[in-house]
Amino acid sequence: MAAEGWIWRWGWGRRCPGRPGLPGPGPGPTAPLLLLLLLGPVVADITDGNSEHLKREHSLIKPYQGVGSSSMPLWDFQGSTILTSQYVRLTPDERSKEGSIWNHQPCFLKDWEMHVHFKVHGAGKKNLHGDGIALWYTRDRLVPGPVFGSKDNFHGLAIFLDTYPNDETTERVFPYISVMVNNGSLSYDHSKDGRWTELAGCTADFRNRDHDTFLAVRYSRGRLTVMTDLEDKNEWKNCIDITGVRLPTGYYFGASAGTGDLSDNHDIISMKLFQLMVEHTPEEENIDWTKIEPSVNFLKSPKGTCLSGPLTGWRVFLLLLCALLGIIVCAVVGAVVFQKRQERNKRFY
Ligand SMILES: *[C@@H]1O[C@H](CO)[C@@H](O)[C@H](O)[C@H]1NC(C)=O
Ligand SMILES: [Ca+2]
Repeated sequence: MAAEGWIWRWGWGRRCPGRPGLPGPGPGPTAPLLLLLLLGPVVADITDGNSEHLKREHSLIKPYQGVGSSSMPLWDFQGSTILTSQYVRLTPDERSKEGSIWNHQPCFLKDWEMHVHFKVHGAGKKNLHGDGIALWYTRDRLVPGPVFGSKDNFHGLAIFLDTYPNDETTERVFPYISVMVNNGSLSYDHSKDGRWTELAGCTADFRNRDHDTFLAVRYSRGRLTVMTDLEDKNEWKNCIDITGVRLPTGYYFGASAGTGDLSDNHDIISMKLFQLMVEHTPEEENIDWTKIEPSVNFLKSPKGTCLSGPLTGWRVFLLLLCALLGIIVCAVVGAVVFQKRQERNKRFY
């Protein structure tokens, strides 16, 4: 395979409009990556460009046929959502609106990638606009609520494109993209911009851009990746990349948005779902993926206290390393002090 092909496969690559999906899994931890680079073509579970498939039944593409139609709906919408020939507007730039659009069919793919072409724009000046868009992969659909126009205590995955800092004390720069996984037990705290429940996030300047703005979500083998293309460079930029995420199959894709005292137009131009061809072990194949409880097997620790949180192997190792270093430093300092004292003693007596 040509070197260029490798870059294409392993980097985020260019977002090529005519080409389905992103090439292969994203960049991994460096060591396995190098190993895989060496092993290259013999590794069976790497997807190549041709083995990713657009799934029409889970995609929202212009012209929006089958949206909201009664006979064979692919997508249903609710609330302030309106459909034009060019976009689906979840909310207009007006106060106290909420709207959503939901895929009609549950998704039974184990590995997928969703590309969302969206536009958030309005008359509001900096920090006088809100609230943002949420992208969903959840058990329930079409239920309005306080979380960007959709229900709280949801089951599944949410990606928040939050344009307004409700938490005035935050040092964060908005708009801000974050992800949350919920088994129904967690509540999204709007006043804190979901700070306590977010798994990861990044600042992303997507509002009032003159050009097209895109976001991609990839879920494969427990790894959740969010990428953005906001600079009109036709290039994916990494925003979120976490592992240990468990999501069932059989949930619904959706998008919702809400406005409050502040508002914006929240538009979805397209949502394209690609199946990623990834091999799973027989044990993985044998479990009932619809029964998986949404969960994440790591807990992000609050900023500044990097050693709090659950004691995973890595943390234990770090703690032991710190302890060992501490002991060594103490021993060296002790030895030096002892020696100095001895010398002084020798001089005095
Ligand atoms: C749901 O998640 C919470 C914490 O995130 C956990 O304590 C609880 O056990 C989970 N419930 C189920 C049914 O898995
Ligand atoms: Ca907010």
